[in-house]
Amino acid sequence: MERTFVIVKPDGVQRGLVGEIMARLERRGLRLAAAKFMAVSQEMAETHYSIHKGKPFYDGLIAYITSAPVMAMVWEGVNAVAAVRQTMGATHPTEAAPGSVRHDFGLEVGRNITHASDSVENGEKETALWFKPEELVNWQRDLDRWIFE
Ligand code: IDP
Ligand code: MG
Repeated sequence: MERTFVIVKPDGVQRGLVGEIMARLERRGLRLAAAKFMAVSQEMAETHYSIHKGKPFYDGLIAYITSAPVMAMVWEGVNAVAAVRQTMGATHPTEAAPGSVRHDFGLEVGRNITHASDSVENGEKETALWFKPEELVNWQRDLDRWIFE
């Protein structure tokens, strides 16, 4: 089953949106595989966002993601990567589709509430960075046959 890595970023946690965001993913039919409420170390932040190193917003991004705890999660399902990116919406909240998390709760790209992996390969890489293998739960949900064809 395809897996994707998701973060409710510090602004989402501070604003009390963890439950709302998890509820949207559950309701969509995605299945939770791992979750961890945690502080983000400087080292973790720099590894996770290494592709953005050197960009003008990089220092602000590292400060943002380490500024308060986050909820780190792995969600799985058919087309999980694309489905979660769609539920979160475009990077810039003012370009995010109505009904998406970033549209419904955000105004600025530097406070856009969530992270979600942008490819299956990055989903696997990011899951391995943030979670130990034994933290991933393999389980069957009784509803699965009504959601996955
Ligand atoms: P994504 O989170 O939608 O995948 P990326 O382009 O990978 O977007 O950028 C990572 C994160 O960096 C964004 O979610 C956002 O928090 C931040 N970011 C991206 N572009 C800007 C910018 O122009 N100004 C400030 N922050 C930005
Ligand atoms: Mg990205």
